[in-house]
Amino acid sequence: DFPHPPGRRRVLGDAFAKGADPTTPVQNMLAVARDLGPVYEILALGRKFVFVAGVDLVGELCDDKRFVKTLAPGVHDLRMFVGDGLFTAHTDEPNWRLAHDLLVPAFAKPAMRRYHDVMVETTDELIDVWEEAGSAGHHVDVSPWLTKLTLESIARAAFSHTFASFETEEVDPFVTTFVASMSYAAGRSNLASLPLVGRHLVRRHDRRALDRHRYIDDLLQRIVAERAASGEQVDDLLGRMMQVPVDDAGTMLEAQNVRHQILTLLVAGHETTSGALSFALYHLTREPEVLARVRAELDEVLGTDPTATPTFEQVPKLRYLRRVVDETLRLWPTAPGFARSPRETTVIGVDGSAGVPGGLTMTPQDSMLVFIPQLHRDPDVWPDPDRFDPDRFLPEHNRARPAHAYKPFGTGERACIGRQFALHEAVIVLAKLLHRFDIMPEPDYQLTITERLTLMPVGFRVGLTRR
Ligand code: MNH
Repeated sequence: DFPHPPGRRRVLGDAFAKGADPTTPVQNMLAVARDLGPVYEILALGRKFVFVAGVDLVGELCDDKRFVKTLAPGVHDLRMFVGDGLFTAHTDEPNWRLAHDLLVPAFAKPAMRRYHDVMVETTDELIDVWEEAGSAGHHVDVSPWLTKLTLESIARAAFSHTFASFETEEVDPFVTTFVASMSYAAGRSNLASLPLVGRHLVRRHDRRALDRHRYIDDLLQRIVAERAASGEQVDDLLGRMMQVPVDDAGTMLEAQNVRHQILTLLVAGHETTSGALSFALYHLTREPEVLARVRAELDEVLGTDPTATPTFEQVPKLRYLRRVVDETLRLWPTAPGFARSPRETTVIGVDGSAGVPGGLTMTPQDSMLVFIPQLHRDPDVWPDPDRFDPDRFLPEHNRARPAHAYKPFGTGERACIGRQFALHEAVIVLAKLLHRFDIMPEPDYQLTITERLTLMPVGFRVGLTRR
């Protein structure tokens, strides 16, 4: 038994505590967790989740020799849609290792050179739309547009596929369908644990969800079929998965697994990045001094022409802008948690860091959830944690920080494969938008965040004028 938040209800537990909005668990937890210590528990409909945010304990959980990624219920329930794709695979499933080893080289830093032009091109298309809206005096809703942008760039870069996202204002049915699937997966285990009716409801809703999901299955089949029919050797991720053997015997990734990877990369590759970009713009509109430094750097590195585009070599030179991205992901790690289980029975927090003398025994059946937004606000590591301050990520501070105090991309061999892709894209997009536009939020906007496995600002609307 661990500490738990106040207001626990007898059947519903903590997730549905009095006054708490059950659709925003991350924000609820952030509000109450500070007083609960390094380990605490959340009871949701009879199931217990152990949360960890203390730097020392997180450090132990991140040791791949002792611990391994486990699938939290909301992630596990995605498997009905994305099966053994990279994100939802168990580490000991053979397909995880095969796909991981096949795709890692295509996501390494030098490989970003291949995606650079696509990222620039899609950003230019967004700029055209925003420029027209801005000159007509219209406000634009930031997150949905940035979501179009990031979906488009991963689709083009990885699969040479376009959703023609900028041709209409509507959200693509791919996105609405998958968001519905994600929301269903996020709530499915709650549904399943309802007394008496749970099993029945889950069976019925699974059927509906899979029916709806057929739209996406068809799209994935089409992407693969079109490539196969074209007979072309394309040097993108799809080409790699369809043409490069995964072992010396010439074995290829299974066709079903290729579709799981396409969907995994499309989804994992866009929501989290567009959320991060939206939060970054939000903070930049609130912090004129930070914005001024970003612009000074842009003038210095790219020149003062507001239509300038960073070259591949200039991206890493935008160091301050990169710190803005790092700081944004500190406050709003858009994938806010990951779960770990021990490989064998072990004791954690022997040194007292769990707040329990002698530590805590964990068996392979136990798991703990690393709650990243709270880890990133530990006042011992991050002074005045709620303040937005990119200079926390100056190299000398980075070196001085405990190794596992900053985990926006998860950890170890199951860490985010798309990290370089996301960071390269984020710097390009922010550089171009901030160089081109003055961005004015509605004066009374209060940051509002939706949660559906990822965090995303909503209702953040801005006016735009050309600089
Ligand atoms: Mn990404 C895993 C965060 C961008 C593809 N990603 C993870 C994990 C985190 C994460 C955290 C680890 C989850 C876990 O341990 O359960 N990812 C992010 C963030 C951004 C992001 C905050 C943007 C900002 N991710 C991207 C992009 C892609 C991508 C872009 C693809 C182009 N991520 C993945 C994949 C995995 C993953 C694939 C699973 C990797 C694995 O387990 O092998």
